[in-house]
Amino acid sequence: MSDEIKKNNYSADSIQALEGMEHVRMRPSMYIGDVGVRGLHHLVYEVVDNSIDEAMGGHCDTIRVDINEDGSVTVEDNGRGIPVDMHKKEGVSALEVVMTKIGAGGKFDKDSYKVSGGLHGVGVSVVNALSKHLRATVHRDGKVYEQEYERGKALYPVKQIGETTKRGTMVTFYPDPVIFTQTTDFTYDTLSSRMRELSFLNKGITITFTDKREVDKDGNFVSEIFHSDEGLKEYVRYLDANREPIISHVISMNSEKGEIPVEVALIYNTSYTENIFAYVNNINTHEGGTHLQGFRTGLTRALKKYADASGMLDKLKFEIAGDDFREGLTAIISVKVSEPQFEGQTKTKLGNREVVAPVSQAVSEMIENYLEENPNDARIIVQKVILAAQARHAAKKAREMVQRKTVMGGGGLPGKLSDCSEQDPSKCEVYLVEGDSAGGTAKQGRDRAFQAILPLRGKILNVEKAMHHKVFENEEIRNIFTALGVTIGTEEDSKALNISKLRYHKVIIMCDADVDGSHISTLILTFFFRFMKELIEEGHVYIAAPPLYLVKKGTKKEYAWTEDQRDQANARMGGSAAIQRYKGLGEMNAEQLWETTMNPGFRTLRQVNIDSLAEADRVFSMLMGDEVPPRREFIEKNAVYANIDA
Ligand code: 0RA
Repeated sequence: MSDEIKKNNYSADSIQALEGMEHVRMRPSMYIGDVGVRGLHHLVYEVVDNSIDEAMGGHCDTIRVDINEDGSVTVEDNGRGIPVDMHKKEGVSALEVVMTKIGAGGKFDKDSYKVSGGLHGVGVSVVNALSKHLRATVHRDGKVYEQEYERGKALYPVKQIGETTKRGTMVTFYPDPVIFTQTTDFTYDTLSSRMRELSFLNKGITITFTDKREVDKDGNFVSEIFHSDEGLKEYVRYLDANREPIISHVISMNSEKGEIPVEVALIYNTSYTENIFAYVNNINTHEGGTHLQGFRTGLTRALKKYADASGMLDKLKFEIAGDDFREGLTAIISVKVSEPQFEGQTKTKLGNREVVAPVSQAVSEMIENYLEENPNDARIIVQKVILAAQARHAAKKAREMVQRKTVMGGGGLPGKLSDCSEQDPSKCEVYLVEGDSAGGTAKQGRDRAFQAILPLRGKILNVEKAMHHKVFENEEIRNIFTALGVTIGTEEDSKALNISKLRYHKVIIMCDADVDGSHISTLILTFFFRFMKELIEEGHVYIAAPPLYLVKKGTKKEYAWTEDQRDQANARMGGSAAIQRYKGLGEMNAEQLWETTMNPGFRTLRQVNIDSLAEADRVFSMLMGDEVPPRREFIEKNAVYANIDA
């Protein structure tokens, strides 16, 4: 080690602390992922996680989360309160250490089981560093203490400001607009989904969530109370509310094998989709990992053993594959790991090998018990597995046809695709356009150098209701696969997606701005969500936003996307402009379509991103499933893309 480095290591802790906070402000993405919408919401999760920890330790049962009138957020719990006594080493109050020192989070409570913590497990000091103002209030030992900070620096030493009979910690913070340049506005639905998820994952806690920025027609704030007594069992029922179960109970268990707490709940439904949500320390691990591997192994082992013994497979001419055991399965796995290793592109893949065995053992025991006690359900599940295996064989044939076209066909692009001339996929975009006539207009209006057009006929197949082989036999869907250069399915995994040869980095859905159009975009999105999720996850999917109005007077013309814009444009023209309401893309000519919706210099594209996978799944199953009443209610109440933050 060089002298220079030694000297640096020797520098005073307080200076390091300051440097730590400055480092957070200099490189915020290293701590919270990004400084966009996602990172902003991460601040709230980080603060709430601390209170969840306190609750998991058995010290509190209620957490209040408010978006305040002024846009700040308050998180309050009824826990022990962060200690305020003098921290011997630092020479300041423990509260100040927790709030201003990076990585100080759990230091005082080594023995407590600290497993929560945000995706990056960074602690509340990071939130403090990234807030233009933060106030921490502690109720403890009959007294109220307070300290405030600006961009992570304490404004004064912790002071006593009163007396109390309560206990707990309250933090109010204002995200710093210097850091969050895109927006500092919290989205109700995003926070609400996360609070609901947390309440299912941590049963017994009550989380109240209130948005004080607006009142409803009765003068009340929008507010929700989340509380789950049954945890994951209830979560599964919630996710499958719009699907039809085929067995009589949610199968669930709760164990602490090998010191790794494992909780699992699952049910089978009539659908053909596999929906498994795996959590580690309350974090949704979309990329899966060892806990998911353990789950799959345990499930397959127990079901296979039962099916073999039952004799129901005797007449089957082919092997059952892993996938077949998971068709129509909705499951949640939640494990707590004290030193999680996160891997993968988005650091949401659990790497700890020691997790596999305890999960697989616990899961196969759970399934074996259930099958033994519920022989009727056992037969129903095995029948479903056999059907899935048969359908997989049919799907394989259909899929191979798609692949032959894609891989070997050379010039085998769909006839309806008007391709662009550019060869570099990162510069290319493809518009998926509703209907042949709008497709024609788009083809005339586009810049053919980098924009391709694929018209889709009418309503594309509802993949939520179709068996897989029907999906691969569908012409529109095959056209999408071949046009995009995406293939699906390998020998080992029938759903493995290969997007390495993706021909366009922007895939833009362009539909009419009406109810039918939004239905069609939902169908297309559902297809992407179920069959090309990585495309969404990697940010390749967009929705075009055609204008709703043309406001025109003499030679002046303006387009409007909202009624407000329309009225303002009209006002600018003296209030007597002619207003045309576009009922569909078809009413625009090629030039208008280009200048409003396709010209990269002017258009606004909404990037589709998956906020919470579980919530997105529920919304899709509701919008696309059989149960009509909830769907109608939802569409009447919300925009179509509520939880797909498009
Ligand atoms: C360390 C020690 C103790 C409490 C906490 C941390 C604590 C932190 C947070 C963050 C949000 N809410 C919280 N509640 C408690 C207390 C140790 C003791 O009293 O013995």
